[in-house]
Amino acid sequence: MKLATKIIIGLVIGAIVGLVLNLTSPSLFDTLNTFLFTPLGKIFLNLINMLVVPIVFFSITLGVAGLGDPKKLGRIGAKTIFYFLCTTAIAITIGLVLAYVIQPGTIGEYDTTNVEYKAEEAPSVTETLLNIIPTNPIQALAEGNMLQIIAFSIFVGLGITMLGKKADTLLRVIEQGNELMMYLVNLVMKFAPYGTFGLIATAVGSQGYGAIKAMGLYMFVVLLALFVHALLTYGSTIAIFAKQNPFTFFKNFAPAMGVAFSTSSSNATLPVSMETAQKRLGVPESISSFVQPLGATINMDGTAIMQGVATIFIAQVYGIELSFIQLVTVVLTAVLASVGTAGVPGVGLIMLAMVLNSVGLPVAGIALIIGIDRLLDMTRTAVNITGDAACAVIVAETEKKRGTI
Ligand code: DAS
Repeated sequence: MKLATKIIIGLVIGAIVGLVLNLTSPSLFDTLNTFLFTPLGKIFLNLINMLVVPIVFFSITLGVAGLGDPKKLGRIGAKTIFYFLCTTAIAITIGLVLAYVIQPGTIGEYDTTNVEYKAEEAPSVTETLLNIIPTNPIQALAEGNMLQIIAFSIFVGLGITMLGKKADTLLRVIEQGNELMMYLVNLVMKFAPYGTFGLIATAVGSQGYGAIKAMGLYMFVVLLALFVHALLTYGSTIAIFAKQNPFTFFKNFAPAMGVAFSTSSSNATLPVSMETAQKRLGVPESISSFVQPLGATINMDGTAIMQGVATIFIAQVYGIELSFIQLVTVVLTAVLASVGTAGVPGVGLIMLAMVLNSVGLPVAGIALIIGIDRLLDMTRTAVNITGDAACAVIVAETEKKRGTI
């Protein structure tokens, strides 16, 4: 049986088990969660997180060295950033429009009297951009500072290219390191069906049916916007610019989407999403290893959608009318906010506080949606990495057309 099928079976059974236990026997859920679901999920998360930093370093260094031409890196980088910014702006606009049309915040009854939310400090965009160059690359690797690891890897890759024969041995070491990492990804993925089962059972079982029911309309709008964006934006750009069948793209990328859904972390999913893009979508390693790690950090369309819907939802609940200029501010802030934060669980809420602040909406409103955010985080993370893969496929196709790969 294919891995994708096994992962989906793990997800479905985990969701059913979590929901049934939540409805029938919360105490049994707590016991099973402590001794089975959480350990399974934790083991899987740790295994894939263990591979993230080495795989990003080896693959980007190898990818850049493989490009062989700094001008080509510049062209690929420009295409990548352009696609990321455009799709994120489209994503949040879809979220805003659907929330305006469906009005989730005006239909339900929400108690805002004693809600409060302590917003964590989100990194400022300028600070993040200035700090991209690591003063201590070993520290960046040790801390898993993705943007700094990407920058350092690009420099090392460019250096290897410019040194040519003098760096032959080093290049071979990095090639073998990358091979090793890809082998370990395959090994770890054998555990994926059990890990995704545990993660989903915990997430669904601990959410509680009550929370899902109360926020049903808000969740529906976010999920609808995620679906529309993935199908229309990624589907159309894949069909137009990569001349590929979008449905084949989604089917082949399904295993990575399943891992993203269960882990709620673009970073943790990176080893799998890169391996899937290279092996099942035919994206050359030099493109995949540059576009996807960068995307996992700065490209979060799914998150932007949640922010668009949540902003309108909170404005509606508090009876605040946003002007057109404020809506444009929301779009720009959400696009910029996504640059500085790595793809880890719950980062979308931290960035949402930034977006709400930008238009003077009460940050306390986040307390209304935090209860079901874990379930939405799973879905928007799957969309986040799918956008990265769509970009990698399109960049690869346009480079193939130029005859440069
Ligand atoms: N969990 C984040 C990610 O890994 C997305 C989010 O929090 O919105 O992409």
